[in-house]
Amino acid sequence: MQMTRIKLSLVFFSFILISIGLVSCGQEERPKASLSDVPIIPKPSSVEDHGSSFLIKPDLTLYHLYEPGACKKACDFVKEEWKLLTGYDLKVEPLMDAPEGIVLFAKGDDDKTDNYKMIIGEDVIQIEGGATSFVRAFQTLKQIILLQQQNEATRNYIPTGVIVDEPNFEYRGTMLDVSRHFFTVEEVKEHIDMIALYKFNYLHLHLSDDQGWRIEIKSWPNLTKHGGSTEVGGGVGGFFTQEDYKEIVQYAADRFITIVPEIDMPGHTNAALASYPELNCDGKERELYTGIEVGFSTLCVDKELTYKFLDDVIGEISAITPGPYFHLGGDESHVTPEDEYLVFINKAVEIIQKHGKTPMGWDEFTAGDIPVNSVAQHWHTPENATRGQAKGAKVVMSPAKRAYLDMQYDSTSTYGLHWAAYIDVKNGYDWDPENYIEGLNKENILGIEAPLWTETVSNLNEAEYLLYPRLLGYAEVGWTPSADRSWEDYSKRLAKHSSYLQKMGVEFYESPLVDWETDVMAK
Ligand code: TNX
Repeated sequence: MQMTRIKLSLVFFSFILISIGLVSCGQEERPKASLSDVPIIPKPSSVEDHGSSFLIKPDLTLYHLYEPGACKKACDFVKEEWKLLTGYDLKVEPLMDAPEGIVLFAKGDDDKTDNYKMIIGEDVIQIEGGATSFVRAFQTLKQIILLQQQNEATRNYIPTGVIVDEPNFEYRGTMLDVSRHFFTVEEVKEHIDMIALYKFNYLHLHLSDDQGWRIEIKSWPNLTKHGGSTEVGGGVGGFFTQEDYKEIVQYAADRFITIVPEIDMPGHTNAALASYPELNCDGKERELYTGIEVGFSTLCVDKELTYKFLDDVIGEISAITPGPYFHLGGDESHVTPEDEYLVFINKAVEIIQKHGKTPMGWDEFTAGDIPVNSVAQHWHTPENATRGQAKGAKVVMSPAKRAYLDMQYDSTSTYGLHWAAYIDVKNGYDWDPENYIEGLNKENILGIEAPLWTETVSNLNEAEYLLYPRLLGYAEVGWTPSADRSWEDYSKRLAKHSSYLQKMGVEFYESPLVDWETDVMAK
């Protein structure tokens, strides 16, 4: 009976890129369970209850439709995660005639669509979609299991039913500012694990600013040697070697997350100007800077050397960045004369394109001759976003008043700034990127990103206070259309994530707006 079902589904789904089934063959009574009661974040497009449950057993197999040995990326990832999650090994096999385990049907690892359908039966879990979909669906499954594990009675059962799911936006990102304070490779990986669980697919790394240059550039070694040697408050700073960066890129790629590198310019460049005096118009070296003011530095727009510098930096980073975007910053260049700013942006976007990347910039950069399909990141001025749209750019929504993870929750917050707003957990969630800017059309909104600026936090532990729980809300703002979300429903689901956030060692801010449900199982 079981085998017939799998064979049928194979025929039925043969045109679909991936499908997965977990097969367990127990005959015992299954506890009744409701899939729609599991507080999944972001909320899926639809959840249908079948009222029974799938039993997690030690001997499950993941079956896939690749050639033997070819389901590398997605299968390896799921196998590794399964062990961490359940303690059990997962066998991975190409689908043969008589499967007894998990099934994954796939054509290739390069599919980019996030949409998936997951059918959880009593004996089989089957996922339809491409490789990316498979990993997104697996994150839903992981979340369900983590939530079920909070209760001894449910910990080995997955409620049966069907989840059909599709993100509202193609781009769902967070940003880590590793310049104001340096974050280690391990810290970045920890962050990647968390955003993967909530189905973000981009991580933007703010790799340079006045206080520190954090990525090795082989042709300009003093950028990191000197420019990476401190941080806000005067600590020792640090930097990623190109090997470190590649490791981060790979770790993210394994989770189907794309890294967006940012070198902020022509302002926010004091660390570079302190490392190479010849980059300054007056040829004089600048002092390293450990304060938190902005807008006082600029590259020298008139010097030829500036563009050699850009070409080297953008070239070296692009060569080790598989993702499509290169972010040139472009914000708060208060000491760059306006006409010079335009000259600079125009040259920078050309260099970025020459190195095969799509230019991305903070919303000010739409003043330049930006190419069609470049990406404007809206943080400050709505007119800058619509100006970008008029030039054919796509917009990523990061309005500081709603989406800045470094804004304090309220006046009592331990960390954070409040120049844009206080953003409590409700305000961070309860907004619609599609209606936020008048005249900005949905089809030109690529997605949303929640940036974490790190002037006030010096490591991931401190950052967790600002990141959580708001990050979960941004995951849902990016994934679930506004018509399907409400604060009332979301805050109840969020309340149930507390004990497993704790279990994973995340020190989140216990907002009084949420009626937190902590569980006795939680450490
Ligand atoms: C503004 S947002 C900045 C950053 C600061 C941040 C602090 C943006 C493009 N520029 O340089 O770190 O505010 O909230």
